[in-house]
Amino acid sequence: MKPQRKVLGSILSAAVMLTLLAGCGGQTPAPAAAPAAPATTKEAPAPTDNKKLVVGFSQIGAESGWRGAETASIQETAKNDPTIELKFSDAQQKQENQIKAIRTFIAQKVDVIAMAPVVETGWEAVLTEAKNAKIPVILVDRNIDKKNEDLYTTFIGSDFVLEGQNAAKAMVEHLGGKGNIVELEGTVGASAAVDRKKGFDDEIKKHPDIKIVKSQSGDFNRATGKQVMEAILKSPEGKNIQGVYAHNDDMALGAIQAIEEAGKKPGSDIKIVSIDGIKEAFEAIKAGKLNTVVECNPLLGPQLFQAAKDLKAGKQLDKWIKSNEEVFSGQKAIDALPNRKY
Ligand code: GZL
Repeated sequence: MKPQRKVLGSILSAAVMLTLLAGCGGQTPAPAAAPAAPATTKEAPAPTDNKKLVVGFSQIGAESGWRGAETASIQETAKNDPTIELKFSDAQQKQENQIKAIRTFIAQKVDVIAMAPVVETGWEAVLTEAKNAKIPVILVDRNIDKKNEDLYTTFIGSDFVLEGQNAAKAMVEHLGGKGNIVELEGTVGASAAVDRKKGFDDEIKKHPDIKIVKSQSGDFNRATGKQVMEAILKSPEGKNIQGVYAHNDDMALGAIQAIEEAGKKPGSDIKIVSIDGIKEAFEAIKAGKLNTVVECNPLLGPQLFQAAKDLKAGKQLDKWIKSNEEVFSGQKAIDALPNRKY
């Protein structure tokens, strides 16, 4: 056999051998083209930074149904959002506990501090420490003294003066323009109490035949509201009362108990107007024991964490992120009851 033929023959035999080997292993050799890209290659984007946004929240306590609904909204929103880590502290109504919690959040270097300030004053030192630590502060549901507004980024909450005005307009209507009123005030020094009083009292002043004969704090609490109302009903003023304005539903529900125990009919002998909009207040309207409730939205969790994310994304926030609210009486309240969320 000529040498060229020999070489050709060996090449052909090698090719045949190679083909046979491939057939056995069931593995067809990868085509000459680029190898298949493995699951991750150095060109893939680096894994995203999965550091959570850490928010320290100082809650006032658990003084009312409204407060409980706000806590639930904040905790559930955080629990359902994998990008958020919530550090939650309950101050049990004490400002010193809120100040301690804020100092702890600063030491822990949280990304954002949020709080519902129990009263308007006494925050300058601790919020200055937060500012110096470059940790932004978001106020939720209650505000602090205007002179310190440079110490927080935004306030997420209601217009309490408007709530008080709306409560007064409802009371004037229920009384037909004349009568004596008892005012059950919220926590002394709390922005919600200060502004709900201002809104209500200023509106009532437009009606000279309506008088606020007694105004006292029930601390936004049902038991305290009942005790205060019991004492007022036993006082000289208590003999001639046509209306009760409560800064929140829990105190109104306490007052309703006291009025019934005194042998009078709440909702008819004595008209009752309150603020918050918890389900029990709607049920009291349906039972004819309460006349108007002015809504104050406690479901602030989604707005809080959206604001925190916007802050960390470098967005500019409004100084006041307002909640939108309605006023409920009579059939409107009864129709709304099945859909109430808190
Ligand atoms: C309002 C909130 C008030 C509620 C009360 O934003 O601060 O505190 O009206 C609660 O029920 O105790």
